[in-house]
Amino acid sequence: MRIAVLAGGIGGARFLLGVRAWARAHDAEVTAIVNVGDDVTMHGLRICPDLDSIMYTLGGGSDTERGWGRAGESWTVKEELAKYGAEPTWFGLGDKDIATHLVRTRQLSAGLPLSEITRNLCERWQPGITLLPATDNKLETHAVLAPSGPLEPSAKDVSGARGAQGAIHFQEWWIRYRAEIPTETFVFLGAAESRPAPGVLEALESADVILVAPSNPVVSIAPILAVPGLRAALVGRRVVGVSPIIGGAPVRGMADRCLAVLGVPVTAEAVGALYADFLTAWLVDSGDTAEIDGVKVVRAPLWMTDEAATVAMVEAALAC
Ligand code: FO1
Repeated sequence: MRIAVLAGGIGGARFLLGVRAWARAHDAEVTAIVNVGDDVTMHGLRICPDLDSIMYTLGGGSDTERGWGRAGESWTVKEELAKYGAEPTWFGLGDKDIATHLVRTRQLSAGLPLSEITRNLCERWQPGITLLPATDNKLETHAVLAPSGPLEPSAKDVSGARGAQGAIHFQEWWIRYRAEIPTETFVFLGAAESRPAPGVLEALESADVILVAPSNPVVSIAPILAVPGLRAALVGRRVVGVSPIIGGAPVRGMADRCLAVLGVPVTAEAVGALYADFLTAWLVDSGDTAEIDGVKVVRAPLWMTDEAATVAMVEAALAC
């Protein structure tokens, strides 16, 4: 049996632990198609937060408390950079994590595509599933700020320039401003010119079932779907999504702030409706309800308290 999973970072990684456990018990193969919209260049290093969160989590090297980066991390380089006044100082670059970015950046400079580099990095981490970036092209999520936003006049986004109305990289929006800045919308720079990474369409076409992880619908799943050809590859297939919203609130992170920017209600139903053109079924938590035309709604416990709970969620999704 083949399972393909559309996934973002922290929530996606936790969900994939359950998918992998189920797959191992049922001799199934898993391919994760991972968001690259969070990717960013910092201090000359190319960083892929969602690919790294999943790789470290499934490879057993992630800091499960923090949700991102490495366990047993130190921050010496970050402190040294700050002493030089090297901006951005607000981005948490861990010493161990930097090794991943150095290897990735060097291979990118040598001309290797991100999908091949991800395979190389996974040689070490052995995640037990196939990790594919949604695209090998540069695709970045930026937040377009409302004209009256309080951004300090001197601040510039991490790429060094502010757009006409003021746009900043998603990482700056998320980390530096904690989503507390008036924002008009999100844009996925490079998406229109991008194409699915090698193996992505094949993984979707050969999958017996496609799962949409309980990741942030606005900044994790939407940038995957923005890659031309990707969304169309889901229509008419067996696609089961898992709500990232339980009881009107995100399980983790700031999906509510992201949904608010787009004016989408923070409910399992409203998020499911975003995917209604391709969803076969939508899993909502036992305490929630949803009515989505043409989509089968199934209620199940969605708190990923441990791997067993997540496996039960996966069972429920695969039973749809
Ligand atoms: N998240 C934070 O809240 N603060 C950080 O300083 C931070 C640094 C960071 C470095 C590498 C990396 O792979 C992820 C990092 N994250 C940090 C998490 C990241 O911003 C988010 O996990 C995703 O991009 C949002 O899904």
